[in-house]
Amino acid sequence: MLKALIFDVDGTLADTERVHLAAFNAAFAAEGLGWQWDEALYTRLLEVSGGKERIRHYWQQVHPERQDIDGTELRALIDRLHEIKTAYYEEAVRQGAVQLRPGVLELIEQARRAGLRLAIATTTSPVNIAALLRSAMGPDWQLAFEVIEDASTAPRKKPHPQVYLQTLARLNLPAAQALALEDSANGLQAARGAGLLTVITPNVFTAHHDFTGALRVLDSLAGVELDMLRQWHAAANVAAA
Ligand code: XBP
Ligand code: MG
Repeated sequence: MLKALIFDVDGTLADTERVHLAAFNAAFAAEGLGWQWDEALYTRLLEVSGGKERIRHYWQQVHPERQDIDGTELRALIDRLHEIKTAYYEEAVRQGAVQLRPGVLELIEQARRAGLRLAIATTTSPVNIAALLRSAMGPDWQLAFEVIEDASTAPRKKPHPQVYLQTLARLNLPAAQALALEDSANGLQAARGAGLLTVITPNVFTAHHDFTGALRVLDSLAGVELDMLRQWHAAANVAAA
């Protein structure tokens, strides 16, 4: 019995990563770092979930020699870079740089009318969720989502299942009564690690990922009716029983 949908944010609700990429580059320029990530590099860096973790991973690749004594200097610089990046991203989204992917809003509205519970499980920062959904759904967007787990509540990033385990715990539902919607291999592994059936809608940054174990891999949620999700979910649960 499907009782809840759990949405990933970046790449799933909206194709946000080009705007994240531009924001990272704007932050690097603002801080006078000669770093400029292109899409090919960013596609590889996206294998590291979390903007701060992604900057640290890149830094350790590019400047392994720059070891500060106890990591405080590096952590302070990464925190500052990420703060600036988030401000750039938030402003870009506020100016309308990102729209929800096709079918997303329709599915959210169908699910709400049908009394399903909705949640968000993401590794992005809370301000990014608010900026995106305020712009796409209006100021009372939060009423649609009973539970939101994000980088501020689940520090262990995908593919670790923490964000999904915490979402299920707060929904007080067994994984078998929910369905995750994701866009990436990290997201799929995190959701599967929490026992969730998962529908994947890839994008340009994740189309090459391995989606073995997904319930379905779809071009998008366009035309995806709630009853289709219910049927796929029920059939998979019977098969697994
Ligand atoms: C995608 C991520 C995030 C974003 C950047 O999150 O891994 O790190 O790329 O946002 P998800 P931050 O697919 O789980 O929604 O810089 O705020 O991390
Ligand atoms: Mg994602």
